[in-house]
Amino acid sequence: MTKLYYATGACSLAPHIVLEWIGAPYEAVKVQFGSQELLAVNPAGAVPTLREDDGWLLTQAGAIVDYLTRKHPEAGLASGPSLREQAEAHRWSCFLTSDVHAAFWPIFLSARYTTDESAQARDKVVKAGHALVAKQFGILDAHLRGRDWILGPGRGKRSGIDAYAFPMIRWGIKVLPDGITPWPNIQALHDRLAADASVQKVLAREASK
Ligand SMILES: N[C@@H](CCC(=O)N[C@@H](CS)C(=O)NCC(=O)O)C(=O)O
Repeated sequence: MTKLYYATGACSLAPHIVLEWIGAPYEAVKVQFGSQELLAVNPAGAVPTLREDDGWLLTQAGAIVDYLTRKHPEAGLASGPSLREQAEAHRWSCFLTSDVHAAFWPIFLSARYTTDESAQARDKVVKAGHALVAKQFGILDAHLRGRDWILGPGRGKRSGIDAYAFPMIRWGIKVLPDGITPWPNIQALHDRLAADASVQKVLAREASK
């Protein structure tokens, strides 16, 4: 059975939601960052990590979401078939990995971004992270104007890319000074996803012990 190694609320929430949307049997394994169990399948000690029955391993949230949506075309979560539709899905996946996710690092791990150990210096790094996330959320919010989902227009249904955005939107709610209130279209995407029964099921599982 396909196995997903995840940590509560981390970016692994994205493939966790995608697996639930797909509806095929899978196992979700909660792990601690850097634990021996996780290091055995991912030398980075990070989530998400996906393991297939034959022992094949895949890391990187964007790659896992892409793999799962293409493995299960019947779920309708992959991009459309044209070269441009595929390129746009790739574009948004890269945006989420490299621009949005990375913008949160200075907030979550400020000590990695300055050699100054003072609280003031760390606070400045966190503030710089807030500005970085705001820039990226501004781009996503503008893109979402007039759209229900990230991929489209004309597609009219959710994709794996929406699931990929969801954990990052939740981080924004948690750590930004004003949450995501400056970005009404991101708020609407969040609310649309949060209302989904599969998303709620996954959130409840991740929150449980
Ligand atoms: N580029 C990787 C980043 C994975 C990553 O760093 N995940 C975080 C959780 S969101 C993690 O496991 N951090 C623990 C650590 O790096 O020790 C991806 O997109 O999958």
